[in-house]
Amino acid sequence: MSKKVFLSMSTDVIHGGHINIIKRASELGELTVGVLSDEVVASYKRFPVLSCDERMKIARAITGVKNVIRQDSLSYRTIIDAIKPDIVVHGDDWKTGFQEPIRNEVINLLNEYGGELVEFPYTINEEFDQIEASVREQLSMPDIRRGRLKKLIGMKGTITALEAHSGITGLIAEKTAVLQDGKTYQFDAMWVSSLCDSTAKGKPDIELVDMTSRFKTIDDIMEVTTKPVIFDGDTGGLAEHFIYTVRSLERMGVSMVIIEDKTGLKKNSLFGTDVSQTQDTVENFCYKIRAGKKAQKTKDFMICARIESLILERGMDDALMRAFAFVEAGADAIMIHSRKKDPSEIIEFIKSFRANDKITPIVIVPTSFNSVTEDEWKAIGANVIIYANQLTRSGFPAMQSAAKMILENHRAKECDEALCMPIKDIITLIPEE
Ligand code: SPV
Ligand code: MG
Repeated sequence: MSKKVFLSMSTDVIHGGHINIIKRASELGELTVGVLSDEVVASYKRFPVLSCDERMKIARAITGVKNVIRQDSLSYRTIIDAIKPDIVVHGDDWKTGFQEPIRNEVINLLNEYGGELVEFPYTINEEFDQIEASVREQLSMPDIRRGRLKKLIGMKGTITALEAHSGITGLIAEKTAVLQDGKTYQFDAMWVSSLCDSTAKGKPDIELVDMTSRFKTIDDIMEVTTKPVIFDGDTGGLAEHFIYTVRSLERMGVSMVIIEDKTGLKKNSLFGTDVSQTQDTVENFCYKIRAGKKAQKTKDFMICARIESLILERGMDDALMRAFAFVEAGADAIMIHSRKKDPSEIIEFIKSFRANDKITPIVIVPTSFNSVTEDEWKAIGANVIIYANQLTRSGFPAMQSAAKMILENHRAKECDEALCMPIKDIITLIPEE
């Protein structure tokens, strides 16, 4: 009886090297190919250019492939348990790096029943590397980047965004990845926060940093990243001005603008009722949303309406009434905000909203109510979780400490040793293209 062979395929750009490995794997027995789901590819590598269904069709058409199955996790555990392959095949490039624990798990699982891991030498293919680089370049282009937020929400149900206020913080949001329990975790998108953009410029968060400057921040971030961008549009200004903001953001490739239902001199929401802030009327804000939706040129750009009723202590009924009115006016998503540590008012809002509206994405910014996990938010019904200011709040205190340490020691030695990244690391942090 021929042996059962299993090979996992994550790529959507197939080259001769892949065909070679498939051919050699098929010579070992009856070959089953696992095709990684879109969600897994997006979280460990990059957004897949071809969908899982397309990639499965391609795999089926390759000579030597007998069966094709969907693989829903980077870990092979479920598949190995289900099909008990005699042989698992992989390139030998996963012995070190982030795939090492996955390889170890495969070896342990195979050892349990006498299965075997066969590793073929990984062939470096310059042409493939160039294609891969050009795919990444394409992903950063406005028309391709813009629609990806909507697709990711559809694909994953709940996504995360990390604050970015410069090229380097954008790169941190783009590249930071963690491998945990056979899964890779990355942020899905970036949040260009008004608070952090203003703070980076040493200014208060009161719509003082003008749009030209805010757009420059977006441009700095977009120049070096590929992930979708959510822009904090503050109040959106006058409807007559907001329509131009919408068009500019769309042109740049931003995926979503969030505007809050406040008017006049806007202050940061986390001040709550400690400062005087005015909520806009439902009528005015709906007019602004309608104007924005009418102005946009593409179908994938999203306008999210942010409700400040809980921040301003106007009550749950007011928040819900506004949410339904804003969706009726055309908002593609709603954001509900709170500055309470206890998440219960946000949870109550989401549950009540979801009782009447199952589809409109709900955005949350759990800065104060930070104890709930992403999986719990997903179960409650939230779709976009924004970590709105953590890079700013962690980065600037570190700089202050460094400045103080130099002053205290009248030289940099202590600060260098205690706090600083080696010079070699900082100059290689950003690779030259
Ligand atoms: C921001 O990050 O600028 C926000 C979120 O608007 S919050 O600071 O919580 O109001
Ligand atoms: Mg803001």
